[in-house]
Amino acid sequence: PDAETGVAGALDDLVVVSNREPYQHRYTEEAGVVVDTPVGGLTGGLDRVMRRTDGTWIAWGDSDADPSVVNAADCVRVPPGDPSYTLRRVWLGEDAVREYYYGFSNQVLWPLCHGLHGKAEFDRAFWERYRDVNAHFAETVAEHVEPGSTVWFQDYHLALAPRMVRQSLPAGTPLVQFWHIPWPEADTFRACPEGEALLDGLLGTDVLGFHVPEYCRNFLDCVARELPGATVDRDAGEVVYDGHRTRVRAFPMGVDAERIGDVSANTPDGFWESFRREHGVVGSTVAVGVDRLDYTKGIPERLDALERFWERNPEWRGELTYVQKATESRSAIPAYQRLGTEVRDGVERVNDRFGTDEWTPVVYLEEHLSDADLYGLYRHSDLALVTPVRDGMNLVAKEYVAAQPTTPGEAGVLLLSALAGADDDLGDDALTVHPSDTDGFADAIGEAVSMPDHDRDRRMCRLRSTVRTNDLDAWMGDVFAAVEGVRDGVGSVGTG
Ligand code: GDG
Repeated sequence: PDAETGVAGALDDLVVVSNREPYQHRYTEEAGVVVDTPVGGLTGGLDRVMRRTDGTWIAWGDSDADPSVVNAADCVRVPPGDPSYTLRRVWLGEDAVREYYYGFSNQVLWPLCHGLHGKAEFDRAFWERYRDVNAHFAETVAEHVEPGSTVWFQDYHLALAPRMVRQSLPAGTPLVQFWHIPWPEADTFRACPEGEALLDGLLGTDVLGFHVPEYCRNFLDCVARELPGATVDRDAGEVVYDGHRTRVRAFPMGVDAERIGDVSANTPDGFWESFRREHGVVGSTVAVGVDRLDYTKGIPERLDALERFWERNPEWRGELTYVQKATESRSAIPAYQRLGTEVRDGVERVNDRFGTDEWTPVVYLEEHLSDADLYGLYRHSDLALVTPVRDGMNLVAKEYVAAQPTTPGEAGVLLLSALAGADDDLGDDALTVHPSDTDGFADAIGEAVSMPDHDRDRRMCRLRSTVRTNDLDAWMGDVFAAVEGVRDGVGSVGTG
């Protein structure tokens, strides 16, 4: 069995399929080929799993390496410097990227699944391209699967590929999909004209995973309501459709808590003083937020709450500084451009209103931080504001907990949105925030900054234990245990 996950077999011949590639090769005249790792919740975690396999990761080739060198080949061995698995790139043209990625994936499915269907831009061309790109991925998967392989699709970019590839796989190949974002309620899902086809695609899997039971229930409700011919067993969490059984399961994703704890505990002496000096972080108390610039993350709502807090608690002006680490994301989409402007204007508004020559209330950083700097920032921040308006899980909440010091009296406070999937795991010991309730949110900030040591320690101790127990390996172990169940033939229906 694999030492970390305790699962036998499933890690061999693993074929992971995702939109985003874990390594991007960039070509520059000066430096030649440079390798970047993209920021996001998914690729970092899975890369650590893949390093333990000799598997294949199939992803959109978003690299622009010099075509004359090996890095632009269909297949490269990664990670660079310590190759342990194969990255197989699927090349997509500009139109495909625009319509499949920026279009159907991020202007239809993303808002729809986050319950924001008013933001969805339905467009027939987006849908048709999404179908074509899914077919392209399915063909590529078929080329790489051998008897004994396990195929693991990731996320909302690839809802149709499981059904498309099913026919071409050797009998008994387990097909798994993990959906990293929420699944909406049936009333919201109905807004999507292609809903039936999406459900049909996903029911090509043997195991369909979501972060929390609520998303599983919503999915089963949608199937029961929208898909004629499907039999839904809510108690067992199963659907039988077209002679095939799909198990629908919650696997709450965790983080590599041990590594984050180690890295954060080993930041060099003087790290925090120089970070504060470099970025102008002043005051006795620091709050942190780390987000992609995405309208689901609730950044404008957070700035409103901080403004309300400083308005009502003038004694905290000059004392509490908020560090917002923001990462540009999907900026080809107008809604993301508008959000970027709204956030930058909001930061300026708050800083103009309360800032002084000595103190900047909101320190806004868009530069990429190394893991060591990010985990050091978490460790030294007295509170974390993780307050999305909707989020599948939110790994930042768990990373913040994993990075906290264990010394009594030094624990930070997690403020967590009731609308993040992470609330299921962490809600009992975090301070719960409803991000659009500005007054309640400002009160929670007040409670956090004045929370007695013993209360902070007690909450953080329990949070730490949860995050360490339900870590990334535990998540993998749960997913692969479900795969083993399929491989053993438990749950198959006829020849499905
Ligand atoms: C999707 C779902 C779900 C950010 N800035 C830097 C940096 N990051 C890293 C964080 C964290 C990741 O990016 C963001 O993860 P999230 O979970 O918050 O969010 P999404 O990207 O929206 O991910 C989400 C996730 O998938 C997994 O299923 O939790 O709900 O939306 O890991 O640390 N990392 C570094 N420097 C930065 O500047 N090193």
